[in-house]
Amino acid sequence: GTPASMSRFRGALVAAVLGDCVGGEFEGAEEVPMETVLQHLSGLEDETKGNCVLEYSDDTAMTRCVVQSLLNRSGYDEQDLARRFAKEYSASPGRGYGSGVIQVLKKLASPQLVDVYQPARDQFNGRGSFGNGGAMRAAPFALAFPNLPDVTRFARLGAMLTHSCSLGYNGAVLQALAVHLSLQGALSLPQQFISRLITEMEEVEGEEEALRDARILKEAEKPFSERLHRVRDLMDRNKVSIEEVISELGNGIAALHSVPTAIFCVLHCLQPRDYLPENYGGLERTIAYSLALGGDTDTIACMAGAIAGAHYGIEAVPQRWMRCCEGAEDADMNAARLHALYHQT
Ligand code: 8NA
Ligand code: MG
Ligand code: MG
Repeated sequence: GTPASMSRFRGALVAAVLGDCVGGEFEGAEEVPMETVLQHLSGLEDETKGNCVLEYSDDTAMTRCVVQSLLNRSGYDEQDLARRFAKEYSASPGRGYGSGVIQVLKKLASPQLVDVYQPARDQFNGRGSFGNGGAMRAAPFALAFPNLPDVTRFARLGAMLTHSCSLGYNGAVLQALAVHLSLQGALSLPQQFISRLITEMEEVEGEEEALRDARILKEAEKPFSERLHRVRDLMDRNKVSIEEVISELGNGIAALHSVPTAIFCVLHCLQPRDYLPENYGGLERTIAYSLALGGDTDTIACMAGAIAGAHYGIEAVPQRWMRCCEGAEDADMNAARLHALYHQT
């Protein structure tokens, strides 16, 4: 498709929902054999089951808040977004939120709150959360703002409403940048795609807070940049085991252990793989592969889905999978509205 086409917007937002809904089955599982993943996915194709419903979790619940806020305010409005997060949580608290972020969401509901970023700063003894909860909902920022500096700035602020540690919000920046580049068609040159992400993240992680947080947490000087170099090394090899991917990149709830992993899933699945069905296209391969890594499967598949969906477009999304996922139709309609906002700003 052409850069920033409607099909890419729809693909991104819908495949993110699919990743979340389909990935929920394996969230927290240590080992997920590919055979089990493929069985789960072929269950979605079974027409005799009628419309099965896989519910979405916190990933989609919060993404929907971001989308609605960006559309309603025609841009980023921190007060509005904070209110939507709080309202969504109190209406449906059982969506599988991280145990820490619940405290932030409760404080955001208070009408006395002046600084909407303060509850996030108070997390984890003032260090802030480094969970992937900011990154899992970052895709809409790439679908609302055409310019890279805006994508970076607003993805970061939008994440800081719950994740004040730079290892949390910079994961959101990386995820939004990956969707931004994919939307432009950058995944047709995978080497340039990863190099571009490394260049951008080296600048982002050169900031003082980021350098300080990385030191305190005993991570590499520029943790996301360093992980992206590992992604590049892994993608240059034609055979990589699931175990190696998990040990090099991680599959956990920290943004650092999941955003580079999601990016790797997309890159790795650009080509057919002998352990994935021949009739699968790239988007199906990406989602199946993300689930087979185990760990935080819904969130990794949600993030990989957004990046892959922006590349392959809505035509690559299997109708039968879409029919099974709560919120997929809604995402499709909202993607069209974001497409209009993006092209108007
Ligand atoms: P969060 O902000 O509560 O962070 C998630 C978890 O990461 C926390 O509960 C802590 O255990 C840990 N953590 C984060 N920052 C720090 C820190 N500075 N020091 C020590 N520990 C820290 O929630 P979130 O919104 O980031 O959510 C992340 C993931 O958790 C999402 O995937 C979401 O779906 C959820 N979740 C995951 C699982 C799972 O088994 N993988 C299960 C239920 C919920
Ligand atoms: Mg979830
Ligand atoms: Mg999760």
